[in-house]
Amino acid sequence: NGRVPLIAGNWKLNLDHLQSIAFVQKLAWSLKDARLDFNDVEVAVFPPYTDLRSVQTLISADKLSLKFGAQDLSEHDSGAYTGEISGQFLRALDCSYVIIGHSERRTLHNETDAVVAAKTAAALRHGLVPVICVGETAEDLETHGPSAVPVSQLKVALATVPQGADIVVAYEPVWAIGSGQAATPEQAEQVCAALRAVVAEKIGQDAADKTRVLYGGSVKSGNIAGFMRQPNVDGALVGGASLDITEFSNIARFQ
Ligand code: G2H
Repeated sequence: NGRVPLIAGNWKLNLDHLQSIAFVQKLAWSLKDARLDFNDVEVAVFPPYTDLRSVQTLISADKLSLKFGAQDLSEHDSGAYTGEISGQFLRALDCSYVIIGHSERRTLHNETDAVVAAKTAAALRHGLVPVICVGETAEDLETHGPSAVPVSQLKVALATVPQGADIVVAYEPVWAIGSGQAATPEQAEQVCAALRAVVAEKIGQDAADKTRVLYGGSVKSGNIAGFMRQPNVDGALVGGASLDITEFSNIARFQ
């Protein structure tokens, strides 16, 4: 299908500052040892904001093929928004990506679909590729079935996105996040296919053909291969297992 898979490591608030810099270096060595071909897979890390500068410095000094991004951004570009970080700051640090609407932001920081839409627009204004996260709770799944909630979340997020925009979508069922209980590859495929159809409807078939739709939620080396065999799953957003170099580099090799 021509889409280069993306394996994204969402560190959340886990590694401490010193660990995170050493981690990127060791990860690069490990991927090199494993002879990972970056034409076949893109690998990105998402450290906390304050480590983005160090990660950028390391990656550019050593000419590493790793990509990186932030875990969130402000919907605003500038102004009286104490504590916020806008897209222009992330772009200035060479971030390629920014995660938007992770379920932890939605539940712990009350991010609504409208906020996710505003943040998606903000990312695109600044040349960042938004990794738009959607997913249903166990209760949603029971009440509405597998695709309804993620589909409606994505429709709102893409409402004002221009045709053909460069985006990534991540399907992260809330019941699978950090729970050790991942979706089955078939479940992931069903929802990822429905999400790709939303991308086609909202921003065009060309965009849908090139958009990477990721699965996230308790991904590890033991289950990545099953997800990667699905035609509509183009990679993974990995939390817990992205904190272990061997594990994450195995995931990047789909094994
Ligand atoms: C889902 C995922 C990463 P984990 O949040 O975004 O985390 O792999 O720990 O379930």
